[in-house]
Amino acid sequence: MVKANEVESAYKVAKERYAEIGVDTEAMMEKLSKIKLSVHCWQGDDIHGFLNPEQELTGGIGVSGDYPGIARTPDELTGDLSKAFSLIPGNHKVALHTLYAVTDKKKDFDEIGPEDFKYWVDWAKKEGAGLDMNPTFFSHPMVKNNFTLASPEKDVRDYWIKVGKQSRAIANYFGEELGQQSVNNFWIPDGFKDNPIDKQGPRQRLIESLDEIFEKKYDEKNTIEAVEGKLFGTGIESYTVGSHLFYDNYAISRGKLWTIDAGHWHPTEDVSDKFSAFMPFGKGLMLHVSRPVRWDSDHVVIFDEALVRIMRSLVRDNELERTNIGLDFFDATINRVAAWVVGARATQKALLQAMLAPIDDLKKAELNFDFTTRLAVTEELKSYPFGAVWDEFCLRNNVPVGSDWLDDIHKYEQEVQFPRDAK
Ligand code: RNT
Ligand code: ZN
Repeated sequence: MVKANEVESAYKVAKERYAEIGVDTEAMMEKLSKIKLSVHCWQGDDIHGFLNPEQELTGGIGVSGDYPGIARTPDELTGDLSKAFSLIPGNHKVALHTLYAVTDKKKDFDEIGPEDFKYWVDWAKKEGAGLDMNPTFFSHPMVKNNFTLASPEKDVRDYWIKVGKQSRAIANYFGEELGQQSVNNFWIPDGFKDNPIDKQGPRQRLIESLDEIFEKKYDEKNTIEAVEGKLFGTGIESYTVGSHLFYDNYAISRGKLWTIDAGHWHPTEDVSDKFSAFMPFGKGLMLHVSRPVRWDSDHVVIFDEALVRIMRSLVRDNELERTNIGLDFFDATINRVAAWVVGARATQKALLQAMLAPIDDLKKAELNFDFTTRLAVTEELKSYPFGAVWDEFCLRNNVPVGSDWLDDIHKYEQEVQFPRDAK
């Protein structure tokens, strides 16, 4: 166990080191405590959901691994989420999908409405969490030849348009009940494995479907939509209808949020460079913080250079207000609750490190073309004792410091998760 008095004395030293360069660690911890992450429920059960858990996962995404103790029921999943939240500092949101409706009746995706998410609203109120939404456009027989909203078949489009409209009513209900905006994120898998002839037709159809879904006005205090593009999916490699450029333009022209999933780009593309090009024109961003590894876009987020660059951009350009930070990864080779904790804590650490910098001074140096100072200071900052501030932040937020949280996970899997498999 990490000793509290050691954390505190290390923090005292760190606080002084940062104060010497004009950085107020207290103010930055305060700022960090206000940032809510949108934690994706689907890491907890490998995107099975409760509506048709037997159905194979489609849409060109995949989860590998069979770590024991997967959550199979609403109570198991919310139990796991509560466990994760007890190990992550701060107050957060949970991102849901149509698939996670809780209903006794046999209902199809397009029939799922606000009443089927009462379970989640009750839980969120108890937990003090917010809720975000995602309409599910995969893992269903109405996905025909990898097409949903952009399908050439009207009955297929109409079915999915209804799913989209219902998701907005659900997100609006979350906003009303929980008193905070619910972001409703649209991602569809539509695309071709091989080279298409007509690249414009599917995009035209997607525009029309989305416009129809978004026709009804909801109070943005309650909900706003976000649109998520992608480079390719597995089995859908040659053409993605909802590409990045498509949704960038759609979001700007329709006043929606643009979702940037960090796993969805060419491997050498730096997503952190994109925010400042979009924000002057756009309403705001939704992030799916994720980690691409070769052909998979969804490894557990770690404190790596890509994550650090993302958070630095948001902090330095002062865009945290207009950015919703969500997580999106799935790994079933490790404890699923631990995956949430690792990804969320890494994201918060990267935010904190970005905040602990003399940003105004660095901007001034840059304006004066003093690139020597810019380079020297940013390099030195990398070895400043931000870890001591992070530990203090954990201590103050009553969550375990360092890897102490792993003891909780080991206990939890023995007592709660592993016994599930015997039942
Ligand atoms: C898929 C998108 C999407 C999904 C979730 C489950 O490539 O990233 O966000 O991961 O909707
Ligand atoms: Zn995503």
